[in-house]
Amino acid sequence: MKALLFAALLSCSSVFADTITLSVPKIVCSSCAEKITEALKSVSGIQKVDVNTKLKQVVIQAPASVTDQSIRDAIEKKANYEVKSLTRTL
Ligand SMILES: [Cu+2]
Repeated sequence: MKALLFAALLSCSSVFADTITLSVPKIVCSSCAEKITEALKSVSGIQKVDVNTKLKQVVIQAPASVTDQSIRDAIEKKANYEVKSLTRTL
């Protein structure tokens, strides 16, 4: 089972990324979105950032090597927006 999973991971390693969805209630406009996107771009390994101002949600594509904490820190300490929740899915 473990070997199988590892083989599967290897075979698609070039596109392999988790989807991390964050709820950030204080996002209100495109300027908020820009600040958050800029902060996240400084975290190495993050492949894609989408900020939805309507849903007040940030969706990131990043490999498992990018920790939840480094993502939270970028948004909370660099951009100064409180993260209400963080969900990671494969
Ligand atoms: Cu704003």
